[in-house]
Amino acid sequence: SDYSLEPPRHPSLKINSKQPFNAEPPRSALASSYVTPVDFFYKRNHGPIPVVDDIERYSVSITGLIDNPIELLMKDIWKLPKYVVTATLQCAGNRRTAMSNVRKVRGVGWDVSAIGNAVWGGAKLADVLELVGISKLTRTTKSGGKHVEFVSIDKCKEENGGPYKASIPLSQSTNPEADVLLAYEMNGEPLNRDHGYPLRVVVPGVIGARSVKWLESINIIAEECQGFFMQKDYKMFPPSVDWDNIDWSTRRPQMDFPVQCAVCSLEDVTAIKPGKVKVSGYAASGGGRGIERIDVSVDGGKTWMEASRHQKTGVPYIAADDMSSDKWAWVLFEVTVDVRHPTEIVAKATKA
Ligand code: MTE
Ligand code: MO
Repeated sequence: SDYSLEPPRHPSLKINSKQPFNAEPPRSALASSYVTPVDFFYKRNHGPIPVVDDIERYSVSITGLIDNPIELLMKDIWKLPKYVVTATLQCAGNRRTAMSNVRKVRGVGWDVSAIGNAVWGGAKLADVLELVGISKLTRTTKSGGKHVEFVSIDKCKEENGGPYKASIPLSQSTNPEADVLLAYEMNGEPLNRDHGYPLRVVVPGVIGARSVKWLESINIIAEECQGFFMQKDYKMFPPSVDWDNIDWSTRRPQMDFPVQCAVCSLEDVTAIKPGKVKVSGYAASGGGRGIERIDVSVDGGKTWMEASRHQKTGVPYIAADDMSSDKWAWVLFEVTVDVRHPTEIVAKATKA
């Protein structure tokens, strides 16, 4: 594989793996802005970054269990109504390094920053599927299609040199309210190469692994995608299961991510002087459920203080209220605490 054409990256990113390139921003930078700047957005790859230089000829095919397969050029996708959705993308491996402190886990290590919040611009997948005769809110096509598979142009070793791929249910894909996008913009700019130029899927509220970058084809299929990242990775098992007795078929692929909460204003190892300390960070819940409450403890979890929550500055956050909150986006929190003795500071979020 060829890593000689990788794009430039911001020097402050913490590199967890060079080839493929996997990197995250320092946690203090992460929670300082509601919308994560593209440079500081975590980068999660499984192979070299593809080079797409002929945008006029780049196309996405839609095939599988449909009557009339088609090829869409970028200009066809640009013509569809454009939606702008603020959504948090989180890798299922976020905080894996801390998990390994309890028991060693496999995979690239991540601190708390394999997550970011961006403003994605693009066409709705539900509108794109209408172009092949699949109407809104369809759950099964006439020919038995129940899942929508996204296949990339990149190549990764987990797929034996084949492309990265994943699928989501057809019911989610045809539901305009699920806001699944074929995105060509991130934070108001064309996607950059690291994040999927020229076109990627964004599945709000779902682990990042399903938001396939460098999209090449969309296949309507009967069973969920059988690719590595759906069947042999990103599943959750109890502690009794180990690498020598794992039976992957006993669990469903992870989709909506669970509620998450992390302190970003203090590193794990930071020693602080006694007195008033500002504690801030992020919380996120999958499936668009929102965050009902965030509590911070300065006595290792014995007593708790509620933190204030916000998304956009100056707008009070109310969970699951489409008028005042971005349902697919993280919630930032802040509270000032009084620290007297050596202690452990903990934050927890409750999903709505
Ligand atoms: N899409 C392709 N084609 N190749 C990949 O390696 N990684 C996935 C997903 N889409 C990946 C992909 C994973 S595991 C995550 S968490 C997100 O992309 C990361 O997106 P980002 O790099 O834009 O942050
Ligand atoms: Mo991921």
